[in-house]
Amino acid sequence: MRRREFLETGGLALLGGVFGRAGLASGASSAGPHSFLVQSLHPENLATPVEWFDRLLTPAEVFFVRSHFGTPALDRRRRLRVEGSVGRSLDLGLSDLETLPQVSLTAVLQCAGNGRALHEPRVPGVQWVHGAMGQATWTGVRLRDLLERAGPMPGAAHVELRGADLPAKPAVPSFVRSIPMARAMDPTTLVVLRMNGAPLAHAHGAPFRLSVPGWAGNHWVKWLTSVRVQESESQGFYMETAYRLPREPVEPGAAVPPEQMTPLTSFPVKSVIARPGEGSRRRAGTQHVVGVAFSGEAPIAEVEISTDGGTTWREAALEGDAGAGRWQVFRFRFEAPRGRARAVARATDASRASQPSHARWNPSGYFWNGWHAVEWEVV
Ligand SMILES: Nc1nc2c(c(=O)[nH]1)N[C@H]1C(S)=C(S)[C@@H](COP(=O)(O)O)O[C@H]1N2
Ligand SMILES: [Mo]
Repeated sequence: MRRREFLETGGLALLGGVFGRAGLASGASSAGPHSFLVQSLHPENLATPVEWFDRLLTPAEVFFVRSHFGTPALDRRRRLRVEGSVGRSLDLGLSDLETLPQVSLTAVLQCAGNGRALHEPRVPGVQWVHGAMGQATWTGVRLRDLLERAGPMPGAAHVELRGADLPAKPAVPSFVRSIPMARAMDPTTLVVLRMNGAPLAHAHGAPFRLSVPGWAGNHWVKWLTSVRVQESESQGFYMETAYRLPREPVEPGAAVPPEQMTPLTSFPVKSVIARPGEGSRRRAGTQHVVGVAFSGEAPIAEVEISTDGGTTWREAALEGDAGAGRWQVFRFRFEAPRGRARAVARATDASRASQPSHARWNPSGYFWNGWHAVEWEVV
């Protein structure tokens, strides 16, 4: 299919393109509002429509995709090496990983650039609005179990992660990330084999990828091939230039040299309204506001809704288990007469961090967590 046809045929062809190669059923189990919003096709950057953020688990079929380069060939026989500063290197295939103890946990995967389009002034990069996030149940092997088998040497302090995808030109830096040893040993850091109970889809890193609950998506390396134990943080573009935040607040629009920035890790408290949709029409009477709230740093303590532009706030009901790095669904009802209705959501986490009305600007537009407001018509 040529690129133009591909764009014109829209969602269904796209689902086939992303998931067909992975051999997943194309008959998506849960019918929904619509499928992906295409940010770009080469590489695949696909956003989840906001209406899907009304439930605890995001179906894999509409779970956002963010890839820096082309998706590598699907290789179910890919090997994972645990190497570097270890007593004994490991070389594992999918069947080896499947025989080790499996752990399941539910966590948000959110791109650091989610909400970039909302920063003022605008910053370059994929213009995500709300759709570069999702929640799934991730199942796999604790990275800690693998590292303990390999036996890190004294002085080992970081773990470098590499995937099978490579840039088209050798001059373009490849996607290399490292995480501190303490985070690698955290019991929630998994080599993931399954997502929402099914084998990991190709677009999401099959046959295995990392999960780092609470931390931004860039740490969740897909198509994982190498875990290298080392003494220092990795170098290169994706550590020294990208994924850094200013240490101190900066003037919006300011140029900030990388050395005045520090690698970003956990995402701040945030909430997003799924329904009513912006510009939609609802019948007069009880209005239902639903969405999700989460923080990478602490469990959600409360979600408040304002229907008068932020003057007064009332608490929404929460559903689902509370925990750092995992989202809960919030629901709120109020009576509205005919005319314009507006709701604003604001979440607070257990560390008492609360969403600001506007997120703090930074040069790459990371971690937008300003209040989400929607306006609709009551008829
Ligand atoms: N190998 C590899 N891993 C990767 C990436 C990538 O381009 N290559 N993108 C990262 C980024 S920036 C994000 S936000 C998440 C997105 O995961 P998803 O596509 O499964 O939603 O994968 C991360 N892991
Ligand atoms: Mo990302």
